[in-house]
Amino acid sequence: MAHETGDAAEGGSSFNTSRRGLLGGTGLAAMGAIIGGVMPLSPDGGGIPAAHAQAGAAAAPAAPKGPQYLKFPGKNDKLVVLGEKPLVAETPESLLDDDTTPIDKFFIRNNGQLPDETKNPDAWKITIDGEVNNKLEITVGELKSKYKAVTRRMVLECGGNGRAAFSPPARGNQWTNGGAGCAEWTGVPLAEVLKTAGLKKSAKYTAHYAADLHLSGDASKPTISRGVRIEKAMDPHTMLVWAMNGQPLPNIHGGPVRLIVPGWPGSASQKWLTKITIRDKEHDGPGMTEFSYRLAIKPMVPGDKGDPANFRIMESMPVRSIITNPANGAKFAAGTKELKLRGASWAGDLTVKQVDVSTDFGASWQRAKLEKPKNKFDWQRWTATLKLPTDGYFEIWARATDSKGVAQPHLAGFWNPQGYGGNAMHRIAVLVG
Ligand SMILES: Nc1nc2c(c(=O)[nH]1)N[C@H]1C(S)=C(S)[C@@H](COP(=O)(O)O)O[C@H]1N2
Ligand SMILES: [Mo]
Repeated sequence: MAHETGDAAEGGSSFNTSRRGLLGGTGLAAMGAIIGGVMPLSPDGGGIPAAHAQAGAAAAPAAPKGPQYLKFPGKNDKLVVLGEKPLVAETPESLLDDDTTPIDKFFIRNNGQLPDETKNPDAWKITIDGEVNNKLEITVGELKSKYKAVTRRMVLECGGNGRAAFSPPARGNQWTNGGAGCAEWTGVPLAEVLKTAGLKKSAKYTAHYAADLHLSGDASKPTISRGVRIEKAMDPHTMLVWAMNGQPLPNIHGGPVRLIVPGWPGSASQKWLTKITIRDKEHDGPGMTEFSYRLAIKPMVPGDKGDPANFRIMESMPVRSIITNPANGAKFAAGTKELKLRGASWAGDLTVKQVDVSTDFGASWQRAKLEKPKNKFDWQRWTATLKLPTDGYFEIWARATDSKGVAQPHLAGFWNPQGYGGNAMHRIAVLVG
């Protein structure tokens, strides 16, 4: 079932929908006029009172730029560009209202240059080498004909999702919550192919390589080359995929073939995959070392430089929920007494046990109705009906709790230089009357 899409679907008009926001675009004066001077939400999704965010922005010398919307063939024009070189675009939470994220709404994350689309997808070759008994060269055509294809709906989430909530700001693309999507992926479990190659006892880690050119144009440098522990590579949900939502995998999402390593940072899900080298130790390619996709072992002082020796590789992503309807900034008619909410939640390698929503900044919570995942690593949709005591300005907060009982915090905590693990609760502002 696909929900209606677009912003503020049930809410009618919108009083302020710019992302990060709400500080961008049309300018503060116009916004103030619309909503009577109240500034909903701080720009970073953090805990700074709205009025403070407004004062800070007003004092800034240059007016902040509004969101830049993506113009890309086959892509929804409401995706927000976070970077152009390389091309990175996120999906506003309200665009993630479909049970299965359509391709046009799926976020984009590149680290290098986009390769040209291949003319003959089935001839694309993948090499499996390293700590294997038989080095393998296999084409996409052979993958399709020699193995049993499986389709699973699974979340792909950028390791930096939620980064915009860190204070002080962390380095990297300033994702709000839209560096994630949940698509139907068709392909074969990587484990099947690794079994054909035959893992040696020494096999500990994978190293992924691809066809996209480094941003500098230097062909000798891999753009990004990450890997995972062999146990994760052998999990039947880790797949080599060639189709997305029943369509041939689009070039922008790594077609003709990519990895999907669900539950772990999206960077492990190599697009335009050409080679997997099995290693006898942790991989050390670009994206594996120093602060990349790593979390502090001993919590560090926010803003400090950090010591790489105090960092470990991030594996499972943390629990997160998003409100997908209404959209942030939705406006409702005076006298509206009930709000119907919809959302999604997921929790890396775990499942979501419960989702709660609040209209009073977390002073009290109401349990949402939570759906089961279709299969492991699928997201879990949720709904809730909220009673509103009066007209006025409300912030709605959503908080998911994972199957181990760990809930989302109010703020992005455990600061680290590149801003991983930020899973502050999502909140939206609505205006009634
Ligand atoms: N070859 C290659 N694979 C890659 C990347 C890349 O830059 N090059 N980016 C990674 C990152 S950081 C993420 S979050 C996902 C994003 O996948 P998408 O663009 O299909 O959403 O792809 C991963 N795979
Ligand atoms: Mo990513």
